[in-house]
Amino acid sequence: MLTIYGVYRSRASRNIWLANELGIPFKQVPVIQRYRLTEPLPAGVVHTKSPEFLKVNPNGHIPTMEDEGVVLHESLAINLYLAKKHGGPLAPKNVVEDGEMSMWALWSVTEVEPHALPIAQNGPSPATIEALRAPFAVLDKALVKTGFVVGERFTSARPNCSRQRRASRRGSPPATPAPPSRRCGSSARRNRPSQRLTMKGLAATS
Ligand SMILES: N[C@@H](CCC(=O)N[C@@H](CS)C(=O)NCC(=O)O)C(=O)O
Repeated sequence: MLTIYGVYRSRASRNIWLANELGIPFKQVPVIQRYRLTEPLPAGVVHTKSPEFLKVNPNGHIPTMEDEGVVLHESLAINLYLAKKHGGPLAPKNVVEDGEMSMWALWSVTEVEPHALPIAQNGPSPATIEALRAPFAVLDKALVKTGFVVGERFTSARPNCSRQRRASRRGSPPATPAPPSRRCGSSARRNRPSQRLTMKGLAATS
């Protein structure tokens, strides 16, 4: 069975969301970020720098997944792998969509994350909010065409873009650029049963 290492309040939520979308059974091992714990560490809690977890992911980060002997790190790569392995509408249907899904995953990491992360960690600043306007304008332009990131349907590209916007909007909704298309915005996300499941887990464990 698929095992996802990581707590909901982390990039593991992307993978939990996708696994729920795919309808595949999985086990979640709630490895927590070391920096969220204070001394003395609670007994029995496995964190990102615990020796037993470092054996699974020597980078000391969540998420990681284990699937029939395959071990992968990096939340976006995990989602691309799971979508392709299980197929169906979430997966790329051809090499063009495959390229587009890879593009949006890398876009998340290179164009958005460097600005979204400081906002998630320290709150918004005028400079970081300003820096996000350009990449979000690119995403919004893509969404306006069909309402979807790739293809004319919900795909694995959606969870791979999602956390970025959520992190960057935290604490500063009025100042953060809003998407012109509500269809792929937070309301569409909340309306997906699998995402509601993920959010329920998040609320229960945060
Ligand atoms: N690029 C990686 C980033 C992994 C990462 O930084 N994860 C954070 C949680 S969202 C973490 O494990 N932090 C704990 C630590 O640094 O000890 C991914 O997308 O999976």
